[in-house]
Amino acid sequence: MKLSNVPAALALAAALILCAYSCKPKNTANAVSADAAQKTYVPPGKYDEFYDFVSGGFSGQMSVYGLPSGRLLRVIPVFSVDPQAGYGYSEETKPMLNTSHGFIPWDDLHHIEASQTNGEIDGRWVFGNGNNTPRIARIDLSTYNTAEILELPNSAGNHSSPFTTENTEYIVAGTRFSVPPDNADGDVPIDSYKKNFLGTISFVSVDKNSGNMKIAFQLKIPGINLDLSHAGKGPSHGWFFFSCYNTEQAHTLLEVNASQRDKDFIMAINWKKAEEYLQQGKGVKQQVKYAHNVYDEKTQTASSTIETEVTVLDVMSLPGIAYMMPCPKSPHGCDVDPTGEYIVGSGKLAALIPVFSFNKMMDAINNKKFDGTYENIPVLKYEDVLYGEVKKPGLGPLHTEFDGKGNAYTSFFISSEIVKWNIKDLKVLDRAPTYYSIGHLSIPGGDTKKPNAKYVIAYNKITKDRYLPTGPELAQSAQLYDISGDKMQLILDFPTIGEPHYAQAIEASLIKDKSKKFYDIMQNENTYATKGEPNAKVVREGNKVHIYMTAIRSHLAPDNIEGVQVGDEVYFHFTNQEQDWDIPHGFAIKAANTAELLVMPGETRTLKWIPEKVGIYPFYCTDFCSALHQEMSGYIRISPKGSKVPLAFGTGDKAPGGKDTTTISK
Ligand code: RUQ
Ligand code: CUA
Repeated sequence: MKLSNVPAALALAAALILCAYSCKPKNTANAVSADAAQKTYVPPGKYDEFYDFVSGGFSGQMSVYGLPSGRLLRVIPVFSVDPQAGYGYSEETKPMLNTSHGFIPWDDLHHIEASQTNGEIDGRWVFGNGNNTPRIARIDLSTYNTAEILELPNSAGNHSSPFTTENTEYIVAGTRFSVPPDNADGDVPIDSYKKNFLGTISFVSVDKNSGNMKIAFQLKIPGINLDLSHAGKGPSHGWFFFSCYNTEQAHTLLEVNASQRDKDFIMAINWKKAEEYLQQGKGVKQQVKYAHNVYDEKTQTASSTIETEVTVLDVMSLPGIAYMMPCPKSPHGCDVDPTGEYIVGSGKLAALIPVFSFNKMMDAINNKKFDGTYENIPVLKYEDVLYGEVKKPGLGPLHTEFDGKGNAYTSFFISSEIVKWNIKDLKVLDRAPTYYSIGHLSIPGGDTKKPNAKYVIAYNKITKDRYLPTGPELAQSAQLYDISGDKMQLILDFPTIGEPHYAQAIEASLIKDKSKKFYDIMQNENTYATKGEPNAKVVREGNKVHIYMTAIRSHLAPDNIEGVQVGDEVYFHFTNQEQDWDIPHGFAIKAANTAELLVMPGETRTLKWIPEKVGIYPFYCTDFCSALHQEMSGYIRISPKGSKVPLAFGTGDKAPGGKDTTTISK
């Protein structure tokens, strides 16, 4: 490390931080246009025009808002346990959070990508990345359930993920942290980084019909940090672009040591070429361990399988897969315009935006015009691949989305603004302040071939004074801008859950009608489902007690249970008998330390409980489902271990000891 650079770089960083606050626009309130209320008002009983699927960042979840109202419609549990529905707590859903490191009940979800057909959002699934313990999740847009989670071996910090190709052939996942491969001895000195650390890009294939994910192959790349990515489209279909930083391969004080070079790279990956090598058997099978978790809609039960092999292609020894395009100042966002010709890089410390040309890149590659190699990967010349630079757009560009009318919208973290510019002549057309320090931004379909240029939404990193103060912790903030005219118009602020990174707004008409209303109980194949109250029962198998419980407005069956003992493993298999939209029932029992359940109509969920003390334990429905919801309850009697109290259960007349006699007195 060149020590002389440290003070200078730290001073720069400090100046940038200062600027993040001092450059914040004054007079925050008057930036709103007069007709904002009209534009965002969705009258009671009316629907929003878009669903906005927003990542929760460190909450590990995904939240769904209506646009333009900004109303929170739902939080979808993905990588973190969820107390509301018992996701990750119920026996049926625990396997979703299994990994090769065991049960991991939280993660950090950064990016959301919608499935595409012909480069357009098709409304089938959205994908999310687990950034910390590398995973990709697929969410089903008819049930809003996490349908699948796939762990990624040879990876750490799954940040440039889960971006898709134009027909969802692949979802990619690139490592933010390079590490020694999983099959190597990882017990190495950290300062042997350059020798032992490697990066990986996973290409995860998605089955056209079922959506099932599979690691098709992994690319072994040099030990650098990948940040973001987007697929080529149209003419550039078959390519993927990844922004890289830390090409210095530093392992400490990255703030300084990974900002040494004036330019890092955008790595262009020819995945069709990788497919050819794969077919020629050039892939190397590697023994690894990773979890593949699938939620089965029929049995309503998740299973987790540990997979043991991946096929790896080494881009440093297989020519033609990877090329490096120099990109200034620690590139972050990497976005491809709707035509597929322009690739926009965004240097976190840059004061310009480089726009690369796919055509020029192909010319340079075909003419073998290289400027040496980086770790055996051909490096292209900046001038040869550059279409042009947007000059003086702002400070600290991060991400770019497109409106499909030839314009691009770039977020600027340091100068806290969105800047609209024209792709053809690279001229800045408009700028709008954000409150404050915007990260990602999104336009419905803004990273596809067919954007819907009605709104741009800013996802801000800092909230400060935008809402009533709530102590040191403030909700993060999104902002909605009308972009239907020439100028951006701020029309709404709305708070978000966790830290919003990327998002995908989808036209409501594309998905709302296939939203499931309830599960057909006759098709419920859960092993422990109870169909019809007469089938409710309690079965003892050794020290395991299975309670097959039904719920229908407004009672539980059985609601009196006796003959269960301290130390028994008690399973409440709770089946909601309703066949009507929006009638969940809940289940909670005193002293259970595993879960509470919220069970949808026609669905079965299981709560496990090991009673530790003798006594009477009430249980009840937790969802106010009917006028007599408070009556929807029952008791279980827990006797000492080895007790002679016989197993007995029932409701009403069938309750142990018979019907209530105290209620009818003459
Ligand atoms: S990031 S603020 Cu994790 Cu997508 Cu750019
Ligand atoms: Cu069922 Cu309350």
